[in-house]
Amino acid sequence: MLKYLIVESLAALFGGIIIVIIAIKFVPWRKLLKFLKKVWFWVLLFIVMFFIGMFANATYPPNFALPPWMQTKAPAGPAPALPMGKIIQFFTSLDEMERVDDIGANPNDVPPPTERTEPALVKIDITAQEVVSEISPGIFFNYWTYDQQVPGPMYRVRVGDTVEVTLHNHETSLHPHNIDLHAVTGPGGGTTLSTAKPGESKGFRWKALAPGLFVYHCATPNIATHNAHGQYGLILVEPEEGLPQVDKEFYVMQGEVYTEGKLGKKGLVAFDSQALLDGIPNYVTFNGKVETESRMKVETGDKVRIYVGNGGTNLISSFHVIGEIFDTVYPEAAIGNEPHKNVQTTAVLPGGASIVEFTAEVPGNLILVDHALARMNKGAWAIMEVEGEERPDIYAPIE
Ligand SMILES: [Cu+2]
Repeated sequence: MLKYLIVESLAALFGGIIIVIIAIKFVPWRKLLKFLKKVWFWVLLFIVMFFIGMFANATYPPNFALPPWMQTKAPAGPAPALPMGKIIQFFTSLDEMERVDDIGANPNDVPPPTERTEPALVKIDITAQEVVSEISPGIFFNYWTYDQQVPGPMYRVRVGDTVEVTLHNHETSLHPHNIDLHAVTGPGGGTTLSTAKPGESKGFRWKALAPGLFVYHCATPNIATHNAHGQYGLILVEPEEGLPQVDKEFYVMQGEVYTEGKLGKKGLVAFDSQALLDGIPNYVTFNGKVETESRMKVETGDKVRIYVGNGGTNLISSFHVIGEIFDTVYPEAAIGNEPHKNVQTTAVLPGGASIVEFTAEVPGNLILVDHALARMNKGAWAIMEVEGEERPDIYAPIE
């Protein structure tokens, strides 16, 4: 961060010196001075500057793109670009903003099965907080999070449960935040009922009517901007009988990070709203950042289930595990239908999910990817280590 500021300051200093040199050498100062004595010149300059100031750097809500009935709800509002005032506020409050060592949600943090036979009242407390963390070593980004991680925590309830969600917006946040859970039946999915300014808490109650694996995300305008800063996660609504038992469960969510400059630019990288509109992220991540060490470990013979989500904002994930075939896929994470068998790649839509299962037969490293493979270069991969006895009957070199 310090290096970044020094380099930026030096660039500004030398740029300034060059402008002064050009001004001294080429500007006809005598003529200009005569001009500056005229009152009308200053009046005209003031008027011109006033109007430039009014219109320059303004952002316009894309209301024209939305049907009129949506104007009163969350989608209307500010454009994707962050207003200059917020950017200044970010730099002046950077010291108070929490630094998070590891932004990536732990894929092992899957809540255990509810194992209930009766509906219950479940309480969820979640905190929206804007923090600074690394996309990849040395590349810092202002993430907007749930509970200081991307994706936010995974939740698990049972169909028929009543769920009370309280969203706390951390006092150091610079923006309002809320939560929209796709598992909710009700306009906005909780959006308007949970919108909280920095330092506020807001809550709502909802009944889980249908089973499935659902995305939740912030739906504060501009919604895409909030999602692209990292505000998304998954909630599993178990069917009454629960899901079949497996040996290991993992939580993996794909997301996109839109940053100024080229891929790999070090330092504190700014959010790029034009790249968001174009749908060209610099980074595509599994669990918020480019993986630095594998965190998924299984034994041969383990039956593995991965809860896969896509926080978006723009890309459809072609989720695939290199070296495995999914024995079972719940397409689009729909529970209640007959699952698919023997699938190579499954589509995970933005704002959607999938549940995949396989048995890890052969030891070694399995690579989770989005099979739009150029995205591997942008970070869309994760390693699952399989330990155990070799299985030459299944996979072996030819002697
Ligand atoms: Cu938000």
